[in-house]
Amino acid sequence: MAIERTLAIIKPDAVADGNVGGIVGMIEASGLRILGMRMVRLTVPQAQAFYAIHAQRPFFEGLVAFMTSGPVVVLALEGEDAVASWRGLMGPTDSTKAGPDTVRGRYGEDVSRNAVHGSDAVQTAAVEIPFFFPTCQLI
Ligand code: IDP
Ligand code: MG
Repeated sequence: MAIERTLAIIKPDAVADGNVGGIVGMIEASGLRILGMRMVRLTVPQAQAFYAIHAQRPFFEGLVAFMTSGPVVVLALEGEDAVASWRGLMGPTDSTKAGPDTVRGRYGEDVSRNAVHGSDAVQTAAVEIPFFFPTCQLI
């Protein structure tokens, strides 16, 4: 077990549906500490850059359109095994397969409109957190 940091994004579907408070509440109840949090509207180039690893996937264009369709809330989180802990709380990518105690099970719709993002590894988080939070802004 180690103290890690991870990036969470509350996606446009969840923001539009008024689920920011519910999701932030689940994060806090889980024991993860919020280091930084703000609302942003991604541009198309920013969303393409953030999801560059998926550039060749058939869903890439739809993913970029979705992620730029409205404001998102970005959070830098810290805690014991924060990467796996947040991924566990999120639930699987496909919301229809996510359990009722997960964020995606509670607030997601399907495999694309799935309410939240989470870094998939410590090394990924180390790139994704500075994408939104300059290190000097974090507590
Ligand atoms: P993750 O968000 O659980 O890490 P990834 O495979 O990294 O899942 O995919 C990134 C995002 O791309 C997903 O959260 C979802 O919004 C979208 N996505 C992934 N797979 C599909 C798909 O098969 N169809 C449509 N959208 C998808
Ligand atoms: Mg991913």
